[in-house]
Amino acid sequence: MNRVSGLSALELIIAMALFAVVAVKAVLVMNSANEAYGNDSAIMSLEDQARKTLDQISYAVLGSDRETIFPVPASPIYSPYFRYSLNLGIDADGNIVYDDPEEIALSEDETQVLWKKNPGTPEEQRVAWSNNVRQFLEGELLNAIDDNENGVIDETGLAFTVHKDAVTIRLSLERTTSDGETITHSEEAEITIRN
Ligand SMILES: [Ca+2]
Ligand SMILES: [Ca+2]
Repeated sequence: MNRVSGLSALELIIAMALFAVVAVKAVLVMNSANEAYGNDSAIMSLEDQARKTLDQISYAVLGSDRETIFPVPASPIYSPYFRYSLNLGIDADGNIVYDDPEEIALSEDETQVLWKKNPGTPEEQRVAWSNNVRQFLEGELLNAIDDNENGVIDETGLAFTVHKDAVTIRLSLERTTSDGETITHSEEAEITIRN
């Protein structure tokens, strides 16, 4: 009787131990699934943010007047900002009417894309279009070499180049996820100015 109950107790302990192992495994599987989901959603949201920001910049560049854009850097030189005015049409005397100057630039700490109206004046308005801007474009290092082989040297996470009537916009976003992984996403567009 004692032997039987002793065995039963042992069986119970083994059963509990097995259950504990299975339960721990189940928790581990759930945790890694959550982490994978967390990383996937962080990557998707960064991609989404990069695309939306590139679209906003592209529309602004598309509407800009060729005569007003500044600066006009050609590869391998780039600009981290783009200043322009929208062409509103022609007045009664036949002169082109421009809207107030606008600028797309990095914030002072170089982590945000800012849109500004009347930049550098007391009337300046600014809107942040994106956070998480990478210090340099993906694959680029500060070393006077074109590391990522895109024809531009040491370009920042937001970089503009101009060739004739085409403006190339490059953007890299980067952030660290909750589990410490660094994720990066880059977008590029070439916009031909119509004016
Ligand atoms: Ca480069
Ligand atoms: Ca470099």
